[in-house]
Amino acid sequence: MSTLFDPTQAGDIRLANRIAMAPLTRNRAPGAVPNALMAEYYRQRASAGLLITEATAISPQGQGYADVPGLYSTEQLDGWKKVTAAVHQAGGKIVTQLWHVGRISHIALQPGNAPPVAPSALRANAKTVLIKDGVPTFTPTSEPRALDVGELPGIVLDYRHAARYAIASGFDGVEIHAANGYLLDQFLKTGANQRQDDYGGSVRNRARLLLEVVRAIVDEIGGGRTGIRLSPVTPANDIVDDNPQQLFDYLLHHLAPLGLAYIHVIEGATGGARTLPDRPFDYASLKAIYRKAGGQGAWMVNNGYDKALAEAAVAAGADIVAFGRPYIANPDLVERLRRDAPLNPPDRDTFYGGGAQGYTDYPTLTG
Ligand code: 8OZ
Repeated sequence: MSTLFDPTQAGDIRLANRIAMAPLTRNRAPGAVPNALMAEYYRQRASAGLLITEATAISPQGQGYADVPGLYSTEQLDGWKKVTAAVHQAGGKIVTQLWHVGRISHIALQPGNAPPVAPSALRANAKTVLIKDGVPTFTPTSEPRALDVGELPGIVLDYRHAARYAIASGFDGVEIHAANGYLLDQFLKTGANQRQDDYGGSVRNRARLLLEVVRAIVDEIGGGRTGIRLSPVTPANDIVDDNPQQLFDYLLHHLAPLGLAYIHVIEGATGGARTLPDRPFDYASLKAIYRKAGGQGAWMVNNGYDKALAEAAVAAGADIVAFGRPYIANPDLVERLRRDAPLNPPDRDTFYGGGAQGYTDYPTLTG
């Protein structure tokens, strides 16, 4: 029987173990350009079977938080090269998470101080992070405007372009961020999508933009280098769907033939409860539908895992377990889990923004 510490395969990517570092927003890329400090942070964590970068904007419009990185300019491409080189030199594998925030943004962060874009002009009851005088400040998101249907092909192209740049930067692949109430999740779910055109209404129409994005990226870089992150029932960023089981069953059925490297599923409320009484969901059935439809990607689970829960998940057929918060304070998490060593507690005050403190200064077991 395989364990957490055995190698595995996610599409074209060979993983030394089944532990992934989940994407974690850390707001340490002033000017949206990845830097040497970030390269050091990821290098320190390279013993994970797979590193998934923090969410990374595919365009200036797709950005919604202070000092998060992007991947649309050549300067950003060159910045990411430092990160991928450091991780590869340390023997790790790394994909970048491609992100368009949709309505989870603020006019202060948008080109020309324009309103953020969304499927429908519905403001989220959510907050974003602005940095004022060096201090991260949680600020309500701005009122969005509804995207014109004629703008959608340009957004698909932005994803495709970012995927090309990801490979040019040396990444082993990309993860499409379709979770946590951002643009693609906004299109998927009834709580944010009231469109009356081909991109709203039926499940088929609400899944259309996401499937167009996935197909464009697969066409650009290959399915074996493409993963996707989904959060069927998370309330994060004020998102909800009337019938998530039906929606995600449809989606996984249509993702199955695309040859993706992995499917990354956040179970429950992102960073919170793994089960929600008012939002039940059958993840085993979702996976069964994917497999039955021919999907061969690795099945990656996430949310609130510890070693015991992770081992049970792998024994029950999960291929990879993604750890988020434990990775903030434990660069050598794989070794700590292997040895049942205690974990360093993370310092919440340095989660978002700042420098090396609370970022690259957490100790390993060996010092
Ligand atoms: C925490 C703070 C800012 C962004 C997500 C990209 O939830 C995020 C995020 C998380 O997916």
